[in-house]
Amino acid sequence: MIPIDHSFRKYFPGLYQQQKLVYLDSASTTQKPHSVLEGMNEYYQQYCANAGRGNYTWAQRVTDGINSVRAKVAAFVHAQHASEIVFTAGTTAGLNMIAYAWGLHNLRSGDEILYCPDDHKANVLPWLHLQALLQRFGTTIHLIPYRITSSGEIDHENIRAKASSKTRLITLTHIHNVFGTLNDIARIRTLVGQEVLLSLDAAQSVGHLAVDVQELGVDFLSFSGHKMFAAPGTGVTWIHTRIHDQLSPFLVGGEQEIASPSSSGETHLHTYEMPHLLEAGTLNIPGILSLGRAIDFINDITLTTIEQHGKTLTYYLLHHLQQIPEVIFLPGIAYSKRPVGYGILSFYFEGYTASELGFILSSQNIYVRVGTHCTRGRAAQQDSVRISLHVYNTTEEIDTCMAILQELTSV
Ligand code: ALA
Repeated sequence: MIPIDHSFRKYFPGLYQQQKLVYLDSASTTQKPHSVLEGMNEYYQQYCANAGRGNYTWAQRVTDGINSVRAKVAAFVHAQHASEIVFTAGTTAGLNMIAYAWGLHNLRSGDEILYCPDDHKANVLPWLHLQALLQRFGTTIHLIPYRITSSGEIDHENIRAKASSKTRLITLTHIHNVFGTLNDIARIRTLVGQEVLLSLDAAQSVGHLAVDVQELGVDFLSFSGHKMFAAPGTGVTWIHTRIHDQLSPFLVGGEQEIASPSSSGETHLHTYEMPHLLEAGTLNIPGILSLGRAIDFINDITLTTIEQHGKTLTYYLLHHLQQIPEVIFLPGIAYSKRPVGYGILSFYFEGYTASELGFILSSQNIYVRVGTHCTRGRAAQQDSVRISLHVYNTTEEIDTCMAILQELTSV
């Protein structure tokens, strides 16, 4: 068991070497603990071989390592089968994969996809792109926008109103990357029939709180390794077994093979079954191994402790920001009566642009994200400042940041 105490920083070499640095950008990427870095180094230095392609000792060790991380990820998100875990390059890659491995082969003219224009672009653009692609071949699908409320939560009534007999999939966000609110996905599942597929962007929730794919009732759940202490270029998309027969490869190669067209003119793809169906090419082996180490690290702290720490810090931060009249909050927990905050708060600061504030804070060793945060909706109308927290952050760090903001108000 790893306690979150005053020496917790020692697990993160970057933070340990820069004791004064206040890292408040974990929604962008997290710091990496020693155990994760060691896991990657061991692979490079002790058994660097490919996975699933050899029977010599190193190759077998890599293959076993990947299989074991797949089983670990399955347990971590409470999947029923390890075959539901597809390794990807990250959330964006996973969300694009869904559009091409499922959407391209299953959508017909007239079908509708519900999406939120305020979401992270990776949850929006793959569907717009697929729509344009299908249109070139004479298939017209419709993208129907749904709203989120001033507290940054998905408007359930709006989803209910927009869903129709033509709705094939709804793309959702678990914790919004700018607004920071946790959505009640299990409730949304009850609003639409089982024939409507749900794709969930869980990039900002996995690693922050217990995520149970069965309880959520979704069909796809995508997340990134690098936002949960593992290496960049690594992610997972969980896909419910019930729709595995609707999937086609979107990348082909490796052991997959396309047979020549039959007399009927159709080509048939002979492939492995899930999850290898969607994993053509050499996997990001060190990244996947790092994900296994990251899950061990999280389990050693426990998700319950991480969640509690995250909530406490989030509301501590909110309380202090609310004391500064210059702070104008974007939609999010500042406007919610319910405790739905998980580590992300975004705001404008009167008298300074977001980028000016970013520079000022950076000059004092405080790292926050500024800009439009990979969105194109409401949060993209004006650059904002985003503070995002994780397990290594402390109330003292928030105090340091608040003191600088307070000083700016008296200039
Ligand atoms: N999606 C990441 C963020 O919100 C990069 O910062």
